[in-house]
Amino acid sequence: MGRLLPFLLLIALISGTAAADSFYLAVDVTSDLGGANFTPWNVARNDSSTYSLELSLPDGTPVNGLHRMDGGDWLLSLAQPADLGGLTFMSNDVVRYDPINGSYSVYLDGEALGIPAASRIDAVFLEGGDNGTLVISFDVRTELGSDIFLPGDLAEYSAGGFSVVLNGLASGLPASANLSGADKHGGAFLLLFDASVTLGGNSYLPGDIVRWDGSSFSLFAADPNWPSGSRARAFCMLASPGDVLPGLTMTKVTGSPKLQLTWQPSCSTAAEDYGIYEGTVGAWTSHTAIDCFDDLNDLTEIIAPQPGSNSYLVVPYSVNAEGFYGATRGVGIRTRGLTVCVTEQDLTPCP
Ligand SMILES: [Ca+2]
Ligand SMILES: [Ca+2]
Ligand SMILES: [Ca+2]
Repeated sequence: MGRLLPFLLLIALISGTAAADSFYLAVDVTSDLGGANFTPWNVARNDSSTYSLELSLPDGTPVNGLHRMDGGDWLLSLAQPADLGGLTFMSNDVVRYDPINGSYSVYLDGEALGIPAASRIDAVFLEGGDNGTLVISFDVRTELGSDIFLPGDLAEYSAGGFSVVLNGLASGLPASANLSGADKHGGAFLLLFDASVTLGGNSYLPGDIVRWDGSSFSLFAADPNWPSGSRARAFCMLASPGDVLPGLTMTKVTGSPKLQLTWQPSCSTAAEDYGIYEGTVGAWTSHTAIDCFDDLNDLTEIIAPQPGSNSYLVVPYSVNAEGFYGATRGVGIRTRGLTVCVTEQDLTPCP
């Protein structure tokens, strides 16, 4: 990853615009994406329509809902029942997959909550980080108690029950529209549909990701070479980059004015690199990016300090966003740098 990031940032600098946000997706039929085939049980990572294999589930496990947790686990729903790790999961369950241990567990038991067996969960995400609120969608009209959820709605699970957090009809979706994937990013909903849809006078294709900010729809991401006949059936954004754990140390390099900074990893597995910021002691909003790449990915860098009394911060980031500033939490959220390594910031709390 250490080499991919500079490449992507270089593209962004050359083009003069921010690189498109990266995300994960799964397709409904085996599809050629950027020259490689992906099956419905593959999770692909999309970096500006360049695709790489991120996760491969057992054959016959078609992904329907997809969410990446900051701690590295995946939340999944399945387009058909499957046996995974000795457990049988139905299409109205949410599965938690730990890719380090290769283990599966029940995150949401659909039957126990009264979700009809015929109602497949077709979108899944957590709002507010790994300890946040689960949000789902169904693929058919679903009655739970006295509540009715349409395929274009998003429902959150809280205190043992579901409530609508995105009302499709009230937001301007056609009654026929089915949300087949969703996430939240920068305060807006990102939505995927299982068929072409016209919203606010604009047409969107099954591979497009549509942004809904509460008042209007806009195109968030589209691959101009998306294969006809394929749908993206699930997608999610990269997890949040988090905050470095306490323990930043500075040592003088022997026989040199340079300093060696060594820091702890981020609380989140989504930190892909780290930015070093230098400021003037006492001027707590003066910090500016002096090095945006942890060469060798070894959580240490040697820097040439400016004259005077300086302070240093290390900020984790992904291609999409920077995380928190500061080596310790509990000191308040520091302001962003005067120059930054990544344009966006994501302050989702650590797991
Ligand atoms: Ca789906
Ligand atoms: Ca749906
Ligand atoms: Ca390094």
